[in-house]
Amino acid sequence: MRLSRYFLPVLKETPAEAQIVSHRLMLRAGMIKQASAGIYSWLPMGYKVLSRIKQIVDEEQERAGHIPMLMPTLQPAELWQESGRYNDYGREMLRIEDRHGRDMLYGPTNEELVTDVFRSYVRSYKDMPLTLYHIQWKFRDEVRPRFGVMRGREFYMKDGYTFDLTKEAALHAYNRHLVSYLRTYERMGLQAIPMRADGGPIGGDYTHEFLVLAETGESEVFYDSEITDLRFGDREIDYDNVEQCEAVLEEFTSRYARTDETHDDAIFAEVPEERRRTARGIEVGQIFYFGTKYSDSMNAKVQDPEGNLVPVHMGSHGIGVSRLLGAIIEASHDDKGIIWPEGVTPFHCGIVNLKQGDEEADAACESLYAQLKAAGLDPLYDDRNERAGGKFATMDLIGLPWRITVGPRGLKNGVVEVTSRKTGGSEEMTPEVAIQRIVGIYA
Ligand code: P5A
Repeated sequence: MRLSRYFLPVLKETPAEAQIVSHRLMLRAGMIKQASAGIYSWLPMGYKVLSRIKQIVDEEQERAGHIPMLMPTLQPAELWQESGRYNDYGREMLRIEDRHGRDMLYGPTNEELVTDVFRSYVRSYKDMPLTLYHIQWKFRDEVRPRFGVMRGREFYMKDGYTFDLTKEAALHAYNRHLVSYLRTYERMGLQAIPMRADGGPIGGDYTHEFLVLAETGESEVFYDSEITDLRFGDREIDYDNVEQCEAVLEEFTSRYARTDETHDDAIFAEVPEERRRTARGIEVGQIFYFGTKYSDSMNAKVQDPEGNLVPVHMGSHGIGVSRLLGAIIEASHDDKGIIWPEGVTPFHCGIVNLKQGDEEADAACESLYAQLKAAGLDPLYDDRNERAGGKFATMDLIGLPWRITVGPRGLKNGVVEVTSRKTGGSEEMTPEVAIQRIVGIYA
């Protein structure tokens, strides 16, 4: 993309309404624009990162054997009356009446709708296990929408639903989700710690939230510091292997780590004092096993091998896709702007032309741009007629991990400069080596 032809409305001044750094930087970098409290337009660069995050979530879900689909945002009230949650959900649910006087709602989550899909088609244990998921907008009329995309009213969620014949099988589905989430967050450059939590309006008493530690997080958390040393890394896992998945769950959840809803002072006191930590965290996902809560109330039954009709065991598993943008920025920025991890960056690198209009500099930039694109990368070429300082400030603000700086002086010696946004370190090299270097990073 050439910056002169892109739509990147960066702001010079710091928006007064933004209280936390990720919100400020998303507004300043021209990623989002508020349409109404807690509701945002995703401007091109924000949308690009959102799509990148969605893609990682999709890839990891499919790797775990989960099946993508798409359910609507608007749902009929009847299904929620069946489950009993129509009244329970209270004012957080946005209720709508259509022209026929029919009660509808903008879905805050999809347990009812997916249970209805399941019971309409699945009759036998032979069609299970089954995990269906979608990535779709949700609406929760939060009392206090704030912090930009962190606590929105309209937000993008990946929600997956598992259907199993037995509790044991459903718990394997739970463990499989835990493993796939660890991989997913690490690919985004995040450490998200699974912590025992509370079921809230979704229900069930077996649930973990995934928390990214950050001072601006809305949840208070208590944990054994040893847990922060754990990494999933690039280990291979067979998602059908019950013992393997269980072992990962054990490894990542055996130490004390709880949100304030389930925190227990007496148990916490057993953690050696020097390892006891109290902090704040951003909830980027939550997994639930809730047994037959929805299949009982909504009569979702299948035939077991003995021919008996039994209610299915279910779980639901969510990732806050739009919230993740905020969480990643909270975890990765400096006073100049965002520092995107390579896994989610909107453009792989920036090309800064220090002297637009200079024949040699223009030609070198064009050539770099074309070759990077030919290698399958997505560079952002700042080809505007602006001073170097302004171009650097924009690049630092939008946080691309790598920048190639091209100027007449360097070109006289046959070199360009490659700079890491994270370390600030720069190195001179020929344009060919610069291309190899950047291509190698994303290979
Ligand atoms: C699990 C999937 C559920 O809704 N039903 C389907 C279950 N869980 S949850 O914890 O309530 O939500 C899942 C994740 O969505 C994000 N989230 C939000 N993001 C932005 N703004 C909000 N107002 C908001 N509410 C929830 C969180 O990351 C949460 O973990």
